[in-house]
Amino acid sequence: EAAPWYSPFTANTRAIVYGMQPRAVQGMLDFDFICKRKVPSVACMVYPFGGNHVQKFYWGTQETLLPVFASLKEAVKRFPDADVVVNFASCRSVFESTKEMLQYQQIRTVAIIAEGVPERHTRKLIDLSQKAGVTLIGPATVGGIKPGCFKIGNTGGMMDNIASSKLYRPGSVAYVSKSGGMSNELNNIVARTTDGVYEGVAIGGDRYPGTTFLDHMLRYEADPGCKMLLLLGEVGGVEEYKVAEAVRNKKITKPVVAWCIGTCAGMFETEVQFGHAGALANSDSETAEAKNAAMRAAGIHVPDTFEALPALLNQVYSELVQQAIIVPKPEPEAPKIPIDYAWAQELGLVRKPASFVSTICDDRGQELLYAGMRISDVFKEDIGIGGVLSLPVMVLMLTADHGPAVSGAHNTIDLISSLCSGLLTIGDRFGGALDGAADLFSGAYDKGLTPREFVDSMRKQNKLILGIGHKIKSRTNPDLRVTIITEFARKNFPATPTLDYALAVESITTAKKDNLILNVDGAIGVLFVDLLRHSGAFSREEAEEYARIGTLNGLFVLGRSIGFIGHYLDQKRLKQGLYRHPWDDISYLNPAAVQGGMGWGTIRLFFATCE
Ligand code: Q5B
Repeated sequence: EAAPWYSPFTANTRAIVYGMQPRAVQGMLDFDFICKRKVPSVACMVYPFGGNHVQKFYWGTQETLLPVFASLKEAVKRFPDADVVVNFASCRSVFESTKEMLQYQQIRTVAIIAEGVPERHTRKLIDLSQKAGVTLIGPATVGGIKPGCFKIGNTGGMMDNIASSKLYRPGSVAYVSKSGGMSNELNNIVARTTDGVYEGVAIGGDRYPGTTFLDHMLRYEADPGCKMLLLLGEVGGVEEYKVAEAVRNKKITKPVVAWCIGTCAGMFETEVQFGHAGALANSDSETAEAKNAAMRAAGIHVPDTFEALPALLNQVYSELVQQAIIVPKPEPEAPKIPIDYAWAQELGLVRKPASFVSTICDDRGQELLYAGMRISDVFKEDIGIGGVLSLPVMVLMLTADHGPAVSGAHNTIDLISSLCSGLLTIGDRFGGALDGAADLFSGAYDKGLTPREFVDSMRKQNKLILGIGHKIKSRTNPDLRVTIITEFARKNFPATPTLDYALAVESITTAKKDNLILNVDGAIGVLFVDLLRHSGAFSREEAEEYARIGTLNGLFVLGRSIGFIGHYLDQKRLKQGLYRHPWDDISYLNPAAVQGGMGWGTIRLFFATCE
């Protein structure tokens, strides 16, 4: 049964999350769980890279699987009940992806999270969404929340915050604000002064929001579950006047409490641009002072200061209780919120016996330790093979090991077969990206592609850039192996154009995500291109052939064989028994555990329809 126009979010709403945002999805599922939803609000994700697959999430303390589709077309076909899209596409791609969303009749609401969307794109999307009758929330927003029903993405912050603002069950007060941060503050204030939030939307801080304050206030007016309205406006724009007008014209008859922030702007000698793109008064009428006065004159409850807002909310709420318009419901028991293991460990709440012991290598800290010695000291003290720091020897030393946690080391348990099985895990995504990276970066450089054009062209082809990205290393936790080898090259190579090019690519990819660094495979790959091309010892054809025939991956395999043998010997020396992976680290997914997500039948069907 279709939800009424004023209620885009219900306890049955199903959404598609566009973009690989596992944290946001987990937050939505955790919210569903504590709201006692029967079916998860996230039906699936859409992510154009990596093909159709499934991703694991928690449903309470159990694990469940959610499908990820490479195209929106397939997602809407597989989930015809999904009518909301939470669009996490970046400001560069959000225009195209939202246009596509607006073509599917089943999609009734789209939330755009991206900041920095060009205004001409937003205005076009507003026009298209209005023609399609779709509610557009954002851009530049965290989204919104409907207690007991649905949460858009990261709205409401962490689960303890959501629980303390009682967002797991509906109250009577519906609000609209621009800012996601201030929405959190409203959740808190409303929970303390009334029976709680009925619904809250942050329309986003841009000058042209997809839907306005008035659009949501009119929905709340029509929604019988909402008894009282709250508006948090801000300096800039004229939308608050439209709400005042609607109150004056009796289009809004429920009591409204409102405040427009930014009254301090008057204390400055020049106009002040606040945090949002739209938060600048272009005329006297756009100041917070003027808008607060106009709202007050229209009969809206406007406090004298923001600090007085909670008391005023409580006063209006109490009057509604006295008139029996609001009948407070008995408070349900506060839900238990499962804590992630990593977080509990950081808080010192849990401990767990280790399933794997290693004494030869530690990759957890800032710098890789070989038997307790920092790798830079290994080089400084010339402890390497013959103390000769040629690049290939450095590579063997650098790649020899990277701790017991990498997939290869885990497999190394009888020497030869263990070594072989460890080596078999090496591939594109682990230790086997050197030749591919050399080929990709040098190819793009030779074609004259700018780093941006290269990144965009890889994205268009739905391909990951080999040599970019790391599971644990990032810009804030740099891989010192890469630092060591690039410093060596800068000091000793005649020229490093491919390295420079790869670092320019890195500055673009890390702007998107902190861990999309030039990794050890990538650094070695591009440095070999520079070495082979500029040392004068090889012809261009030879240089290209060495990468083509797999020489560089061969170096990683050779180096890492040392480490894997080390891990094997370490296990023997420590008299470690046969390794058995701990049960608590395995998701046993049976149909009963796959709560409302996908049963095995669905999973089989999903795989059958994939690719
Ligand atoms: N994204 C390395 O994946 C890893 C992207 C990218 C553009 C990329 C991944 C990758 C290319 C292959 C490569 C060598 C699997 C790695 C090594 C030796 C080692 C290992 C050790 C040792 C990490 C999250 C988001 C998504 C993706 C985007 C990821 N990679 N975009 N180009 N290359 N790299 N392999 O963290 O918008 O959020 O949805 O395959 O170079 O093996 O120590 O462990 O010595 O043993 O799981 O150092 O980068 O990331 O796949 O979840 O992606 O980043 O599109 O975007 P993660 P994902 P979005 S060195």
